[in-house]
Amino acid sequence: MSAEHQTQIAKADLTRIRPYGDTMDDGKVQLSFSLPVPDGPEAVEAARQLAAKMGLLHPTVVHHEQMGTEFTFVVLYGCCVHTVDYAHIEVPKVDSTRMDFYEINQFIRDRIGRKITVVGACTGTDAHTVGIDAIMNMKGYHGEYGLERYPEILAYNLGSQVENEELVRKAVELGADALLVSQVVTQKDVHIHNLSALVDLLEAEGLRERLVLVAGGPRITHELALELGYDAGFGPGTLAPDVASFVVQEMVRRNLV
Ligand code: B12
Repeated sequence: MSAEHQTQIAKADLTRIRPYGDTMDDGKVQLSFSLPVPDGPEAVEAARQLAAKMGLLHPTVVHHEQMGTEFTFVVLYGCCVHTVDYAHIEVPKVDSTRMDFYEINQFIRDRIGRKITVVGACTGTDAHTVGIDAIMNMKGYHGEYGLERYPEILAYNLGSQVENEELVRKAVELGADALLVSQVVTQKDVHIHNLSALVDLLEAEGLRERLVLVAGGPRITHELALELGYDAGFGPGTLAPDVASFVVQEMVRRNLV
């Protein structure tokens, strides 16, 4: 980054930020979409008019290409006139210190003094197992072992399409300290209904306070998880140590040892 660039960034008014492409505050954004019409001058003009209706100034189509016989893929540039107040944005974040594999196992030995039991599942009708597997599978994901590899964690991955009732039954049978719930499909807010139903069930059974309850998935934020009654929520890019660090620290914080 050039010295001039750094000075520009230092000068940015954080209460009014907007995108930039070439010079600070130029508002430049790139947008791509497909239109259900064949490629040609009319498709390009339609894309330009749509971008203008979205509020972009000076929309310019920089790439257009026929897809099959009936569709056009378009890339365009335009200028965004809006700004946001970055200085006052507050996003709830998971409150824990990230430890590595070795530190987490040592923390469990030192602070909990027994193996902990973690039960995970992708629940409801959701069949997307890759996310929960990434967190739990022995072989791990992105260079990090999954929870099954942790000597101090008894990890049970129940797989996909697990009903909430079945998850709760297993949690009781295994004496779970933490439940990890994966929700990938969000059509018609199915994840909200499903995640909320699990909290209701745990509360009805008097189990909620005895467990660390964690939700995860590509469209799960920590904020959403808190709203739904979970202790934490994890989104894209999560790795096993992120989750395990939170779980063990939360257990100690709530004296669930
Ligand atoms: C693979 C895949 C499938 C496979 C799943 C195979 C399997 N065994 O998992 C199959 C082909 C079965 C499938 C089916 C369907 N799929 Co699909 N699928 C995908 C795809 C391509 C990749 C998902 C994936 O594996 N990501 C990789 C993992 C590693 O990422 P992740 O899930 O985000 O997980 C990470 C984090 O989110 C987090 N995390 C996830 N879970 C948890 C849990 C906890 C506790 C924690 C802490 C963290 C955590 O950690 C993980 C690692 O970092 C996505 C599109 C995409 N590119 O994302 C669509 C996608 C998820 N599918 C989609 C849809 C619609 C479907 C179907 C409904 C299609 C249909 N009409 O039949 C069916 C649904 C079947 C069902 N009953 O659920 C949509 C969902 C749209 C939505 N918002 O609801 C997507 C986004 C595609 C799309 N753009 O439309 N799918």
